[in-house]
Amino acid sequence: MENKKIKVITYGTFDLLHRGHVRLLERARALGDYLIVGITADDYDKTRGKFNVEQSLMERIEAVRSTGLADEIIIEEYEGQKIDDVKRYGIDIFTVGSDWTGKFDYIQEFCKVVYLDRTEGISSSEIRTQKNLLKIGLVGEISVLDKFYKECSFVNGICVTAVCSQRKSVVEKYARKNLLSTDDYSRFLNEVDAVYVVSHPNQHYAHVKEALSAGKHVICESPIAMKKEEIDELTALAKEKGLILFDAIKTAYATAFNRLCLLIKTGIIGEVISIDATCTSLIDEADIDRDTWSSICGWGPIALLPILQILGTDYIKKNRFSVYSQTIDGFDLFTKITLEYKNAIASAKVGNGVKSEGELVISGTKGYIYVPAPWWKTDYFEVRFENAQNNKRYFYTLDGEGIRYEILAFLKSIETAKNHSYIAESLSRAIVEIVSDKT
Ligand code: C2G
Repeated sequence: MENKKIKVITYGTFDLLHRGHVRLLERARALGDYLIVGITADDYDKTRGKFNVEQSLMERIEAVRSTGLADEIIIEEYEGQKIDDVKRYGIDIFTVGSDWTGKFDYIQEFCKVVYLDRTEGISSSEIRTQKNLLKIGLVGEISVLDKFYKECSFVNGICVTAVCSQRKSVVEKYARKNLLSTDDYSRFLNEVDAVYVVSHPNQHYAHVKEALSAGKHVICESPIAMKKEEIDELTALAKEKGLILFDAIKTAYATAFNRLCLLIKTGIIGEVISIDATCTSLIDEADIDRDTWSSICGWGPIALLPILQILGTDYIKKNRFSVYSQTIDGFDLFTKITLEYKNAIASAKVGNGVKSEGELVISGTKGYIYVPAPWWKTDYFEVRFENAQNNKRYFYTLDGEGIRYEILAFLKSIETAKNHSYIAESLSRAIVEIVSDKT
């Protein structure tokens, strides 16, 4: 009787394939006669917190195939698939590097488990970081700056080297970290390759223009400017200098939001006739100061995002209603904007001084999509129909409200000298046009 082939299986992302991976595959293969390599799908990597992956699944498959060490390559797509595979392929030995020691003991119920020593001194994340360490500076006064700072620590290849703020408490807070913390913007620009602008919208134009003029890439919290001619000037300046000007709206990078927009394009709810987006966060009027962003600036870009992404920027008519603060000139406590299109209508309700249900409802001729509050950082939405039995729920992982994915897209834009922003220039411009027009 012919000796049974000893079948071995191992799994990995195998991003930027390096000698550590190859050594693992060589030793895995030496454990038996036939080696199956499971390569992780992009979405599966995201669900297990690996979102820095640089290469596509196909590139990673090709790299492993080119080693000639795998007799068969499969895709790992979900938690628990390893058990299915061990049974499906009649595996004798499951193996993985020693950084996973103990994590896969549960597979011993189905086959032998071997942990192979990990090769020290090399990893995909180190390769990514050495490749292109981008020095970024953060300018602004509000707490979003702290969130962005924290999110940078999750992204390989970027390092915060400076903070600039007119708020003393911010300068003092970051002075305790090993970076330049100052209120001097010119000095700040000398320390960085790129700038994250989250200063007050009234200062965006000046901060972005000075950064681009100094040859720095820019990622700017929307709205990028407060006048159409200003964003046009900045866009042209970035192009002229071969720099990236990147509009930051973190919701655009939330996987659930992205998949929702793709689903709508498939026609799942028919023709979209109406979109209603509401974003509010109640703050005490007494707490509003010169650094506080007004409702339309703070929430407007987010609430307008689904409307402009799905219905486009060529609306026919715009109507705006605002309630203004009695104490801070020009500060809207609540604003409702309606945009009329040829065959659709949309409303964006935003408020720092009003509390409402922060939901997103996209109404179509076959059904509607419902995203519960806070929809702008959702990991979940429902597609609902007349017959509720056909309703579908979609869940996705969302880390850091989407900011780390936004940073990754900014980094990739700089690396490839091509804007990988999920927000088209026309959308950025439309946001400036709507936010800045008080009528
Ligand atoms: N590896 C290694 N030495 C390194 C780097 C990685 O031996 N310097 C091994 C890992 O232990 C793993 C394989 O190479 O067995 C692939 O590594 P990654 O691509 O980082 O994959 P990983 O995220 O470890 O996924 O479910 C997925 C797998 O369990 C492993």
